[in-house]
Amino acid sequence: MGDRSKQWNLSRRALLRAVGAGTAAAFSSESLSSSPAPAHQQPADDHPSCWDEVNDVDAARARQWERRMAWFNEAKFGMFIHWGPCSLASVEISWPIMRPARKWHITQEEYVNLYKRFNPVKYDPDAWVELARQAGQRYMVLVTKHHDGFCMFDSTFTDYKITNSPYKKDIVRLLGDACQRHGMPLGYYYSPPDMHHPDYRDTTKLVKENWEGEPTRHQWPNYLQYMQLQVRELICRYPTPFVLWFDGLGHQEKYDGYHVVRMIRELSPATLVNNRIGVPGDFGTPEQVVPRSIPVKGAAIQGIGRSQQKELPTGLPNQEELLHWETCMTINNTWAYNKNDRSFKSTEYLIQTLVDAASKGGNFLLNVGPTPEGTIQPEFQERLRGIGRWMKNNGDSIYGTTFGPLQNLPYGRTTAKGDMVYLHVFDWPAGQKLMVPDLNARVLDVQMLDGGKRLEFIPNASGLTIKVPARAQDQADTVLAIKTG
Ligand code: H79
Repeated sequence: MGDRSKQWNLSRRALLRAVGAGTAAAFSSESLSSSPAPAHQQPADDHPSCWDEVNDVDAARARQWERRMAWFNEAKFGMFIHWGPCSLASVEISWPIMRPARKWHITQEEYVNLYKRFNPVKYDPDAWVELARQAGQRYMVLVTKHHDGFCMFDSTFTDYKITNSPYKKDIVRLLGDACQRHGMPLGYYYSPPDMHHPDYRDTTKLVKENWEGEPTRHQWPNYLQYMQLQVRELICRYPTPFVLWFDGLGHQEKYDGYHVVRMIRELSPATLVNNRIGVPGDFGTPEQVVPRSIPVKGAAIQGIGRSQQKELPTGLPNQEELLHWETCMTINNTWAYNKNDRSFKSTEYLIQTLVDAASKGGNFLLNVGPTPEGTIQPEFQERLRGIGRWMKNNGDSIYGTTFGPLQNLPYGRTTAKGDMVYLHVFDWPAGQKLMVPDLNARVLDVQMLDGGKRLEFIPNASGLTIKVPARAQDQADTVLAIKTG
């Protein structure tokens, strides 16, 4: 994210003038969808600050959105999937053509033609869903189109797509159907930046010359139309996504996110939208990091790096002030499959990161990059199943919780649910004594969450001393359930 180059910031009004009339017809709900047109009233005339008014004016739609948002916050843990023809070359997705680097050993010409060999015959979407379930993940988010522009679904509006690969089958539909069979909510990642589309950038140039897009060319509105039509396809022709996960590259106002989100709200009031298309959206998206303090509304949280977190207040917000958010993270250091990237995070680290996110009120979206055959590599599976074993015994301290009363303890974290405070102990104390700072609440009972063993506790001037077993029950995180009242 951030300012990588000077770009024109098109005003939204200018974009609407450009896109307006022509698209109104193209986006009429009958034009693409086989599902019935929404029965509610047509949205009022466009208003610059009211991309949410479609839901706001209709209580039934607003309730659907609220229920989905509440479910998302409680679900806490999801699987992100970055996949595409790039997996054949063991290179990062899209970046080798945007920012060529010697380490990728691939030219743009080679990269963009990989799809002609992509044939993941071992793709078994039911196995992926089952793996996510075993990991304790409660939702999945699939890349349907990354910055490289290759579509993993059978879009009407391009030939650069999975059904023109030797595999021929529609990967998004296959996972969508499997998720429906298993009752697993599925979201779609969709990149507004698109290196392949000639209306996004002058494609006679190399991608590295103009990968940020060229919104001042007269073709730009045609690109916006393409993008909106594809979003409409994903919502109307595929199993309805619980989230549309956009991924910009800075200067995201050029995508006319107001218009896009408004369209999403019209078509599917309960579909959530992240904050990477130039409007605040429904949740923040730190990338590869968990914020050090609790994100609050109004903070612009997205992308890599911690500089954006400087403005965050320390201390506890109230529930209404909490910004919904989700950290996405890789297991190694590549989003797509890369057989040469062996820097795997440990299962213990990943469990602690999930807990860290939950302790600050957030979700954790952990990425896998499937192989070119369509399987998930054993190193990822082992970690996911390890997290799942922990979640099976300790899930009560994650699902349905919110940020905890004690932040960033030196030895662990806290999460909270109703009267319960869950004390997550990463570093087990010596001497069978655990010191807990003041919880500002009367402590009624302390138990090991896994197994329910009661523990003695002694209140003191600075908080609480809990008498604990000599050894940690779990190497990553032993959870104590503290009942307050
Ligand atoms: O889809 C994944 C990334 O491709 C995308 N977002 C996630 C979910 C992403 N967009 N921007 N960024 C990530 C941040 C950019 C990081 C960069 Fe780099 C640092 C670009 C160039 C240097 C990472 C490292 C990519 C190439 C080298």
